[in-house]
Formats: sequence, C-alpha cells, structure tokens
Amino acid sequence: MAGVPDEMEEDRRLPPGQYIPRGRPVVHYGRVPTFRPERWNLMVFGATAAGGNATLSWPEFAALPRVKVIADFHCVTRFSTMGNEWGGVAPSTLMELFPPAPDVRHVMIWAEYGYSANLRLSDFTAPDTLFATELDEEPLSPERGHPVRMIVPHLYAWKSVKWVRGVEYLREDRRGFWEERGYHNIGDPWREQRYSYQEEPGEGPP
Ligand SMILES: Nc1nc2c(c(=O)[nH]1)N[C@H]1C(S)=C(S)[C@@H](COP(=O)(O)O)O[C@H]1N2
Ligand SMILES: [Mo]
Repeated sequence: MAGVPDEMEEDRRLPPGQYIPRGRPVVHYGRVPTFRPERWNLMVFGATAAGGNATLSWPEFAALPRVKVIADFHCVTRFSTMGNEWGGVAPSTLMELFPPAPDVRHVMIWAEYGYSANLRLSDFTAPDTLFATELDEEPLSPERGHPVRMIVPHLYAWKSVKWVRGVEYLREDRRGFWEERGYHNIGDPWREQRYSYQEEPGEGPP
C-alpha cells in the first residue's frame, strides 16, 4: 500500500505474542541428517485407499509438478519470519497419486530419526501447505530440511517437519513428537494454541 511502511503491514500479519527477529533462525531437535539420494525415499502408508504402502524414490519425487507459496512462519518460541518464498510439491499431488481411504481424517508426517507431527487432513490439504524443496528459489540447506520439508504456515512451526520421509494416513488422530510432549494438538498461532492444557474437548485424541 502506498506510503504505508512494510513494518506496519507485517505487524498486522503477526499473531499474538510473536515478534520478528533479525535473520531467519534455524531450530530443531537433534542432528542434521545427511541426504543420500540413492537411499532416500518417501513412504506413504497407513490407511491408503489401495491398502498397501507406496514409496517414491528421489527422482520420482523430484519430477512431480511444482508450486510456490509465499508465507509467514510462526515458531511457538515466539519468533516469526515473514514473507518466505517456498517452492515444492502440493500435498494434493501426492494424495492424487496415493489416495487415502475415504474415512481418513488425519495424517502423521514422519521425518528422519523418528521426529513426527500430526495434522488434520484439512490442514494437510490447505492451499498454503507444501512439501517444500526450495526457499527463495534455492534448494533447502541441510539444516532447513533438505531435501524435503513440510511447510504448514497457518500452524506453529513444529508442525513444519524437516527432512520428511513418510506420510501416514490416519483414521483416528494420534499425537506426534511435540504434541506428546505438552504442545497443543492443533497449534493455531492466531488462537495461541501453544500447549496441550489449552485443548478444548474435540481438539485432541483422548
Ligand atoms: N525433523 C524435524 N523437523 C522440525 C523440527 C525438528 O526438531 N525436527 N523442529 C521444528 C520446529 S520447533 C521449528 S520452529 C521449525 C524450524 O524451522 P527452521 O529451522 O527452518 O526455522 O522446524 C520444525 N521442524
Ligand atoms: Mo519451533
């Protein structure tokens, strides 16, 4: 908007309790895995429509149609990075290749070393959710999740799983790594859904 400083625009995009730091912090638990293309695959499993598991090799994944998403990113530790330009593969593309059973309502995203995060199917298929392979038109750096990370901009960033290796279709919701350790099952930053004690009935598995 003419005459309005970028910072004012960004303030309106900042969820409650968040701030904009200098630079783009890198945050994760544990080590950065080494990418070996010949060993890498993405497994789609759980309640698939076809009944079995499917895997995509790195060349197969890299050949999928690509999209771009420009989005802000909100970590529950209160920093937000604004206007990130991600490139990658839409979850709907993967779901068309490997459809879930009709009664699937949730997914678990799995990473190297067993990190995981659960999402409602509606969050997984939201238009801003992406399997990102690029940030600012460059391949992701190893510490940002190379070769593929999930980006779920409308939820707290622990749901944006780096080093993705699996998608598990779930008929019933199950908690992922941080959701089991006291973080909110849904994690909407605009509602400040930070911790599991804030969950209302129906927002998490019993
Ligand atoms: N595999 C994996 N993915 C992860 C994490 C992790 O520990 N392991 N940490 C999450 C958290 S808490 C945040 S804030 C973001 C940080 O992403 P960034 O390093 O690109 O800022 O990655 C998320 N994805
Ligand atoms: Mo985070």
